[in-house]
Amino acid sequence: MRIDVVTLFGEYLAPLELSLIGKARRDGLLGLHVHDLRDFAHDRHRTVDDTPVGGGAGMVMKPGPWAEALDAVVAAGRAELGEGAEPLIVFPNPAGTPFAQATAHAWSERPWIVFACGRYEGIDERVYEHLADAGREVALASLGDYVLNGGEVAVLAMTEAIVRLVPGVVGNAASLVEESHSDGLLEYPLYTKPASWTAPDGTVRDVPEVLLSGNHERIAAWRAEQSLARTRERRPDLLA
Ligand code: JEK
Repeated sequence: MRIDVVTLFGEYLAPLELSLIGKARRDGLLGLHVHDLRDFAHDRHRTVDDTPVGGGAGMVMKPGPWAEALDAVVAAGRAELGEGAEPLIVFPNPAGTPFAQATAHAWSERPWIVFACGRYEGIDERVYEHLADAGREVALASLGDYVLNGGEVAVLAMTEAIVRLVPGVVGNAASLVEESHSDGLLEYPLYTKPASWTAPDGTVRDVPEVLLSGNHERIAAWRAEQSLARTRERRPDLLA
């Protein structure tokens, strides 16, 4: 899988070099390419933003650098993947479709994703129109209902969610199988050894007896009950 990211703040993407994603890159499962939007601004000050037409607070990203950057990124990707290759171009956007686990699954089957990270108040609307008219596949996706300063943190989260689903990336394939069988409820409580633990304040805290019983049916029933109770308490929306 190839992932391109266009951003003004490439340093934000440094965590993608680490851990799981870094390993996927070193193993050749992931090609990650970060591009500086500023390279596609050609005036003396390399300007990428301007005041909003119609008035309003803050600044808006100019369409020119974005159109040029995305054209260049698509051309470079095609030179490597083949001239027929077509990326999904994703704009993280607080007004986008919610990014969910189902999105991560669908996108993990894509050979090529280009992420376009906006900043300021967002990007001139004509960029999306231009791309759609050029026949490009475009998605606006939101990480969640809160306001970030730009798309970079959303790209980190989305990339991690997507790439860990690519076959060969997550070390423990059994974890992914268990995940795919999870019934849309929250996870049950987890414990490890010791079965009886003395907390720093002297309190003795035991693992629930049922988990030590060796009775796999009772354990499964207890976990299912815990999952349901937690979901009712913390995420009633998942039960509706
Ligand atoms: C991309 C620029 C910053 C900040 C104004 C007024 C109510 C805010 C854009 N889940 C997510 N949250 N935020 C983003 C995200 C934020 C971005 C950009 C993604 C590009 N910004 C910004 C304020 C405003 N709005 C009305 C909401 C807009 C995101 C994702 N994905």
